[in-house]
Amino acid sequence: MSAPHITPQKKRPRSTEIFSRAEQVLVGGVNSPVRAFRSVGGGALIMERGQGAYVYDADGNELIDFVCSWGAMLLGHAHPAVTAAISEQAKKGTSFGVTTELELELATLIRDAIPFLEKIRFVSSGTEATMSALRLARGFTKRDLLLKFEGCYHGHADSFLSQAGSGLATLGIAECPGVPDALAKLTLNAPYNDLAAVEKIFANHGSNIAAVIVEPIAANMGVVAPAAGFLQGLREITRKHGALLIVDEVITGFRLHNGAAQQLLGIEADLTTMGKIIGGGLPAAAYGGRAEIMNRVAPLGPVYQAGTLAGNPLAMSAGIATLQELKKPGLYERVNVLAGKLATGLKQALSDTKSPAQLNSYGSLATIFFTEKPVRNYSEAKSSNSKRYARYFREMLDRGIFLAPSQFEAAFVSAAHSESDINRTLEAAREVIASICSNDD
Ligand code: KE4
Repeated sequence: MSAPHITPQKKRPRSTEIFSRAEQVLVGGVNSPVRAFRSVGGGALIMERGQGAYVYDADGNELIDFVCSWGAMLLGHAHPAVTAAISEQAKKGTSFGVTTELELELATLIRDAIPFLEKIRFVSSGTEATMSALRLARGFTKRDLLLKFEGCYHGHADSFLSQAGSGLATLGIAECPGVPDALAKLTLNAPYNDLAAVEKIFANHGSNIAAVIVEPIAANMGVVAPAAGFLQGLREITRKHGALLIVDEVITGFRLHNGAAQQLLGIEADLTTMGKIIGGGLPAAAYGGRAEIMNRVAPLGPVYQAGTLAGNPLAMSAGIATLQELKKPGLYERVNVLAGKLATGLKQALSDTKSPAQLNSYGSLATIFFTEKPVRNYSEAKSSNSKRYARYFREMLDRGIFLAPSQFEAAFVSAAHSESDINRTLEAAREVIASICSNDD
């Protein structure tokens, strides 16, 4: 994807210099493609530190952070309870490769919040969680096919990379080289929110579909909410055909309330994946579900999955401290009220300027699409004006507001954001939207 030519007003000499050295040794200067800011042009940031709702780049700019490490930092950066838990644990050692009580503690916190997760296995990334859940589903059903949705992203394991969202959408990679055809053929895609397409696929392949995997609120094509009945329809169709339903809550787990999005949406998956928030900013993720299914995983069953740092004591400590904070009364109400204020204010700014744009939001997730049509799936998301999004991103960054450096991601509101942060963001957005929507690009 060619980066749009955007000339940022603000120069960032230290970020530029450090990033150019990073490019000499790190592929593209990054350890995850979206951090290269290629789809928004203007060069990537080097971040130095974070505190609460703010991050500080290498040039000392204070930015209101709506990336939040792609949703992981729901409590904000350097939360005292989390940093204290990590430093306390670090003094006792960082990894033993043997079970610690911390793993039991975090698993119990998760299961108390989400009782249908009878058994849980920790891994170190969302990719490992979804990859393992798929292997388990294939092992449990003795079937091979996977059905996913265009524009959803479930990490970078081979089976999930066709028509995927997030970084692949950002870079315009529809089919990823390196995935053997024989494996790629086992992944089927349907448009998000299109139950008729799912019915058709099951009519043709139902007896060989091991699982359907879905983001309950899509956030990797930008934010797209499930249509009424869509998720319930997936639940019925998978049950009817003996396929497992995997709900990927790596983003939504503990995002919308103290538990899984499924509990708000009235569905219960066979397997659920989680990550980001449950690790409190350290590498921890998990998959879980009914004991009948999970007990097929080694050492109880033959489905193999393992990991040197799985259940890592530091990550568990950060996750425990995070989930304990998230249980505090009023926290989610405050986040959701602030997020609602942001969404309402952005919608107002777009309608005041008569800009052809959609503001898709759900709880503390939001994305602006510069298109006059509603965005309900990936092809509609891709039809939006991503060059205009790039200008929006750049202009907001120059005003101290750090949004996702890609159209196909979400903005995240955290518990650290304040009313004045939201007001400042809306003030900047009104100015930027008015200016970029008055030019043709
Ligand atoms: P990780 O392997 O990146 O921890 O998790 C993969 C994953 C799985 N499922 C969902 C719904 C996800 O959103 C993700 C990862 N999210 C992206 C951002 N949308 C991570 C950011 C990146 O790739 O750098």
